[in-house]
Amino acid sequence: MERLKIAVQKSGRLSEKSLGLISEAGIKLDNGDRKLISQSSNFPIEILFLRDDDIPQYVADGVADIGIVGENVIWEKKFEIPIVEKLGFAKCRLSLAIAKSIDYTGVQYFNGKKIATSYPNILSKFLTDNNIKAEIHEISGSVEIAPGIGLADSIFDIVSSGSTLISNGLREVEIVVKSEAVICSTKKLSDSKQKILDKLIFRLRAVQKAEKNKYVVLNAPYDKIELIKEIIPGMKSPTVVPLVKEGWCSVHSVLQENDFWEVIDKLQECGAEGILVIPIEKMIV
Ligand code: PRT
Ligand code: ZN
Repeated sequence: MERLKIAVQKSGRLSEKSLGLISEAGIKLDNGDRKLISQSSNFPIEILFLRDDDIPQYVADGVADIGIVGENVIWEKKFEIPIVEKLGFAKCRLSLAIAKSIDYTGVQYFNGKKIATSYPNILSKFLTDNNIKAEIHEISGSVEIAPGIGLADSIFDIVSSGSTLISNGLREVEIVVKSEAVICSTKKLSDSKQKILDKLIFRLRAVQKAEKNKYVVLNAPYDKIELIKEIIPGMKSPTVVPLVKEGWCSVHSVLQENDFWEVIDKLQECGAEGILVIPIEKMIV
């Protein structure tokens, strides 16, 4: 049987989350140890463990059918491969940063400056788009120490919490792009591989949707049901179960994590009591 070949980062920031998603989708991989290739016994996929920088190339060449990688790597390598799903983890931004003591007045500051980065292509496009002539100094790691040791005036690097910049006396002054982990795909998949991919994405969405939602159970007076229905409409409509206590019922529904506290406040205003909020494992709508 044909197997969908999935390129995953061998070890690094994306590895655990990538394998976690696959496992939450109910896919078992043989041999927990990171070999170079691993197959699943209950789903037609094969995992190739690679350095993240190599993933776009493998996918573009069709050696891997799909890959899980940061968008930043795809952009930097300038591969025009389709992105089939955003995964919402490894979120970061690529930003320009300068010494915090410098008075920054705008992007023109970078004219004539020397910028250290591991992302010369993304930076070069930004500079051209903004009509700035700067010198790009490409280095492969520890970019944030470059200004401190006199190698460059400023840096262009990945930022997530910002604490690395702060501890190196730097300040983020321009966010150039935002990136997250995505599934990229080779241009033409066979019909059978496309079916496997569709099934995989269906499962991943169920897991991700579940993470964004909570199951809520509460007690409320019957005469408030209409109001409560408006607040927590759920997937179709809430389930209402009578309580032994007269005039009261239990309401079961689903609510979104985003507006969680706001919804809880409204429910309490409607007289809801004994509110339980429970995680959902999978959600298929
Ligand atoms: O060995 P391999 O080549 O496979 O891995 P790698 O070392 O090149 O990459 P890795 O594992 O560090 O990162 C993989 C991907 O994670 C990146 O391509 C990004 O898409 C994403 N990502 C998300 C990050 C960060 N957040 C991040 N914070 N990648 C790197 N960082 C580094 C950043 O370079 C800086 O040094 O963390 C530091 C900043 O972090 P904060 O939190 O202090 O701002
Ligand atoms: Zn890398």
